[in-house]
Amino acid sequence: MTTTFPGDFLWGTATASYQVEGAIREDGRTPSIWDTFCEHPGTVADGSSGEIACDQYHRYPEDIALMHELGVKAYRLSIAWPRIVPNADGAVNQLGIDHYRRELDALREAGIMPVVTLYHWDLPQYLEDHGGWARRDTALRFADYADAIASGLGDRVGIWTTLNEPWCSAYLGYGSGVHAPGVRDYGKALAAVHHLNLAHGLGVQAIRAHLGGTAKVSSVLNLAVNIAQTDSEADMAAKHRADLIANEVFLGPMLEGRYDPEIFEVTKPYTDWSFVHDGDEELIRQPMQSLGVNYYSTTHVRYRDTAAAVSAAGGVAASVARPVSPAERNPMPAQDIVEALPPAGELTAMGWNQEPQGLTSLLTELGARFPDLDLFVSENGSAWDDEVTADADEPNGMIVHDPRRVAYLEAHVRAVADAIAAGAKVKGYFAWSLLDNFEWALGYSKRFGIIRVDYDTQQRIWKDSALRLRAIVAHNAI
Ligand code: IFM
Repeated sequence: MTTTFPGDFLWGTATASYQVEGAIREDGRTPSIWDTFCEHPGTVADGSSGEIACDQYHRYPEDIALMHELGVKAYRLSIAWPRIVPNADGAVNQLGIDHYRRELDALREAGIMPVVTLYHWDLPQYLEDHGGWARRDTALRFADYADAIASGLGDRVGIWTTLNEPWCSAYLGYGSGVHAPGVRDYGKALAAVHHLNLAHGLGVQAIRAHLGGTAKVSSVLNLAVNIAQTDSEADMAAKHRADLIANEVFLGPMLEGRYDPEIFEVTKPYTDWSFVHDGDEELIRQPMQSLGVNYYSTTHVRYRDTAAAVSAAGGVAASVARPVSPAERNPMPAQDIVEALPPAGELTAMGWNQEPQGLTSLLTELGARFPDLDLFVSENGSAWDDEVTADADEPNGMIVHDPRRVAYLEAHVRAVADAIAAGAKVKGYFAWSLLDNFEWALGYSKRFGIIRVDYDTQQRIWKDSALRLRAIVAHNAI
């Protein structure tokens, strides 16, 4: 059966600065927390870093040409904060602004709308040296940075997103420590949650101060789809707890202007939340037209008797440099009543399950709860151990046949269509990722690209999944 998408549906691909750019010392850029983290032995599986990555800093014209060939209408990219405000004195680096001006102009000339994320995890190291996201001042510095971007690049951006997956920045960065800056302190992780929320609110204000109320502003959340094993009261309580810590800590303040008081209650052993100042919750809730949702898989949960529970924190803290399985995606001891079940079915190379129906439910539930909000799938994709096949008819004489990524793509695009049919206002879909890239603590060992990168030569090699996406976009249908 063919399903056609709405005429204005935004098909795109996504990447992030540290994962693709390289050029970490060029044009005045200073180190981010990821540069520092990668230098520590054992933090990244293959000992690599984003030093060169896909060299997109220099090769963006080639990558834009690829996107043009793909036919996508939008590119979701992020700006590297340490390129724009490289030092603690707060001075704006014009070379950084100029670089992104050129890239955004090239995108627009190719008919591709830039969807710009301000923060996709590359915090300037000088801010981490003063406490990073665990400190309120970082949110204020984010507002200055957003101000610099809005004034320097404002007229070139189609949609703004403030943060990418603050869940990862807070809980993986400051709780389990498997991401930069590698801190293991749950009180700090919760402080980071709040300061990221605050940064979002201040960032939206800064963008609107320059561009007015019509600027399209959003944020990107990786909302967990927690599925209770049974509908027993205990299992439902476990699901509720997991939702609270993973999702409600962001949805509540950003979209409803308040933290659910139960969050304060269940996290009492780790913090008293005194970092939430009067007026913060209202400030965090700024008008947004849309919300970006990153979706990969689900987590099935059941109630765990806390008396017998092993702290989830210990398990995660020991799990540096390997795939974070769904069972470990709840790295808060406050979730000790939650037992995540082992993922079932054919797992991707990340060890994640495949459950496209979870995307449909997530989008329809969000649509029902926030009916005024446009939704877009800001990331979706899968990693597989690809192989290259020689093929004289293909560009570069090579192609990757990746049937499992094609099947994943098709199933999830259908899941989006199902959500739209059920009434959700889903306005776009961004494939993660345009290119294979630096997959954080897993380095280059996991390939999410619909286009392969040969890291020795920087050649881009088409995969069948890119061809499939091209056909879907061309027909605006699956
Ligand atoms: O590569 C990441 C991306 O940076 C954020 N979302 C999940 C992707 C796959 O792990």
